[in-house]
Amino acid sequence: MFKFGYIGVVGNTNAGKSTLVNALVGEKVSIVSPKKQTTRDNIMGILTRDNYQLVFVDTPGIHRSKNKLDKFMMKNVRTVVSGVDVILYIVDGTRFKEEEKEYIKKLTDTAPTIVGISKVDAGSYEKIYPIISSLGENKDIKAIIPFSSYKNRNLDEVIKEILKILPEQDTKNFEFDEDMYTDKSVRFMTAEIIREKALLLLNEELPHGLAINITRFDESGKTAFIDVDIICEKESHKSIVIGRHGSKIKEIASRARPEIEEMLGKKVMLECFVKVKKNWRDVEHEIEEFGYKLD
Ligand SMILES: Nc1nc2c(ncn2[C@@H]2O[C@H](COP(=O)(O)OP(=O)(O)O)[C@@H](O)[C@H]2O)c(=O)[nH]1
Ligand SMILES: [Mg+2]
Repeated sequence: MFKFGYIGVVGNTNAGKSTLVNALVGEKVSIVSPKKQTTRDNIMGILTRDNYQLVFVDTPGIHRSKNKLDKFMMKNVRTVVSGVDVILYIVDGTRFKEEEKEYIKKLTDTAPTIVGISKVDAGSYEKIYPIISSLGENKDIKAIIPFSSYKNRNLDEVIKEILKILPEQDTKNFEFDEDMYTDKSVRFMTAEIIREKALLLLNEELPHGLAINITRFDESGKTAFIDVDIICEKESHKSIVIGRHGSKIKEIASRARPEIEEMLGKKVMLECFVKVKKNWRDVEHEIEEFGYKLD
């Protein structure tokens, strides 16, 4: 018997969704940072075993929309919720808000929903129990699972509960090749790795306005040649991204390069430039140019 299904991973930003998807899939599919709105696009992480294939759809967090990029991100969340076999809602175990229950109610009305409580390594069980009992009032939740991606705690339970929900199939109807772990291209992943390093190395207000535009991606030879524009919204941001004598941008590139080399399995020559595009987050064709599809 075989099982196949799409699992929509939703929840507040910073809840730990991307870290979980990476841990479940065992590959770095989705970038992670302590900053809000790290994940902008829906990204699939694919886990294949002999008798099942699970496609996790990692989404941007739920938040109020401010600009067109925000609207795009929220649309991603809604599309996912209506199109999946299972919803995996992640509650941040270190900061659960009662309002989330209303949102979870909407989800349980839409599709079979499992709730994961993240980061149990960081909080105490005294904190987790009240969350479990409060969530337990909603009898439509299929399972409530405290877990830790960092400590690999209870991740097998998450898989088990998902498999319980998916129907059995006689034939192997896997939609993806068995060695595929994401739907995204290496080019997209390269841009995301660079964006992750920028998020980690730059201070609070900058990251939301950053985009990565790959202008050259040549991996045909022994060494890959990659040129990248880091786009920011203001002239003043540009000098911050560059840093003193170029120190910041050098650090971004030197942290990103080894990860890109590992992904491509070859040496990489990475050149990063910084450009200013005012208010790109409100200009549709520019959002699309940076790889975020608005349809
Ligand atoms: N202590 C702890 N922190 C975590 C865990 N998972 C994620 N985090 C942290 O929570 C923050 C947000 O994680 P991320 O996966 O990007 O959240 P997302 O916005 O829901 O995708 C990051 O700083 C992570 O390092 C975990 O299992 N334990
Ligand atoms: Mg994320």
